[in-house]
Amino acid sequence: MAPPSDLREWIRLLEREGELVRIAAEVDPDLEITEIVDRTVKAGGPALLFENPKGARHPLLINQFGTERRMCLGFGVERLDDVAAKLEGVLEMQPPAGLVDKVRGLKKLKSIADSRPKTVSRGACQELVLTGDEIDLDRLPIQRCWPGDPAPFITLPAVITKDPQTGGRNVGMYRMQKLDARSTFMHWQLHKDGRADYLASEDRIPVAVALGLDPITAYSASAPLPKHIDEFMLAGFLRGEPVELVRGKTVELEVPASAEIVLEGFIEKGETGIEGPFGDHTGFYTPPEEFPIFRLTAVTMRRDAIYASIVVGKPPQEDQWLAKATERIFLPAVKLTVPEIVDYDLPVAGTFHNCVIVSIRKAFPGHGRKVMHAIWGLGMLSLSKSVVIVDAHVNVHDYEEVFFHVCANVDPKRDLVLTEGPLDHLDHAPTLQFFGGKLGIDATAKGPAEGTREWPEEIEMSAEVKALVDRRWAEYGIPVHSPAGVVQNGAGKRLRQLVRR
Ligand SMILES: Cc1cc2nc3c(=O)[nH]c(=O)nc-3n(C[C@H](O)[C@H](O)[C@H](O)COP(=O)(O)O)c2cc1C
Ligand SMILES: [Mn+2]
Repeated sequence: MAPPSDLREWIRLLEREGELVRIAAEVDPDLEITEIVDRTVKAGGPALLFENPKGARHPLLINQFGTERRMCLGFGVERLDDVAAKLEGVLEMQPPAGLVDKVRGLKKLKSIADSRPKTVSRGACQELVLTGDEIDLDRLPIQRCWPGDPAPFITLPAVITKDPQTGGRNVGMYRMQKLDARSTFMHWQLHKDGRADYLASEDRIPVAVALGLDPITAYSASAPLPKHIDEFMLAGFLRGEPVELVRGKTVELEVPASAEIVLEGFIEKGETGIEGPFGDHTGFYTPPEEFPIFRLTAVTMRRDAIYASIVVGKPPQEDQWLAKATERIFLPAVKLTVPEIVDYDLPVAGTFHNCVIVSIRKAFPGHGRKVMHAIWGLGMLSLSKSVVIVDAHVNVHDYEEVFFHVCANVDPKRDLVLTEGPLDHLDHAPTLQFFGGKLGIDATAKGPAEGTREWPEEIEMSAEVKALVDRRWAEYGIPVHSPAGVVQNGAGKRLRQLVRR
């Protein structure tokens, strides 16, 4: 099933699948929608289309990503691991000789060639073009999400910039606090690509913001790709067809032709203000901090444009599934660099930068530590505050199984690594912002080669007896599901069970 090509097709699909509820009652984007969405997300409920947001001229879509099923519908797959498999197929291509051949081989792949965005001459996103005094963010149902937020925030934007030196495009999801009808803040954090483009620009940098996209393109804005890779290319690859772009009306940037709404404008180097506080995905308010100001030069949109939003806050929230998608999609790339990794899990409660659980095929003394340091050197994973290493047979998505191995296999004096390094912009715990302590826990089995006594064997029933009992289970007449069967059903099922609990 092909993934939806724009937000409207996506809404129709959600409706057909019984995954969307329309709310005709007038509802306030000021806090009220957050409370409704919070309850709906936590109950595993549907996507919500608020048709009458108070004080605005456009409807608001939210909770489009709020369950694993919707995430899979949006990506046109059965399971999120299928998305990863598609990427793995490309990354694992093994032409006979060397890197050059590999690169050539990759280039040959049609799926890659078709991934590049395509420029078209007209786009629905420019049915209406508003400039000058017509620009009015008050038309949009921008949410004020939490009581401590000083203003409404655009929460689900795809922010488009170009590297002033290379011309390479970047797309990132960075929240935008509304300042007035024609300006917002731009919250690109310290380690992010949009901020690097801004820092590299001499005076003003053109910026375009797409709102209301097909689910894959919207997701791609949140994907932590290396700076030189265009997120729209990833979107094209995952969609199986290129993202179509049109030239902006007032900026030298291309914008997704099928977007519901596009904000065009610029950021003047050095024009900053105090952004925040904001009830963030960490579960805490991030304190006020200096960020650049985005000035609008045009708003273009579809007639009857739909505004798409998301609420972040104390986990679990809707964004857990965007992050889980990243976890799954990036596993093949992580394994390409650190092939001994079997699987990894970033617990939702760890808000993704606080904890990573990694299972490895351990092959030599100190291997657990080697992988910790690899994680601390790998893209955005480098910001991980704690890393837990377990052996290959441990299911990293089963937190009880992980906890068992952490408790059983760890001598705290010997197996904990305390070090320091860069930390997430939003982490409030370290004494200094951006830099502080990191914890590695090596919960793998050790042995004399690592200076321990003889390591005992973990208890495990033999495969033959398990198979026998599986075969005969019904015969015994015991009215429970065979626990062995559950474990053997694998990580995906276990993950879903954990998340639903
Ligand atoms: C809903 C949501 C909101 C986000 N808000 C921000 C934000 O305000 N600032 C930020 O730097 N990153 C934010 N992120 C994370 C970035 O989108 C993510 O790190 C992405 O990789 C950034 O793109 P880049 O790698 O091209 O910089 C958010 C992610 C999601 C899913
Ligand atoms: Mn990027």
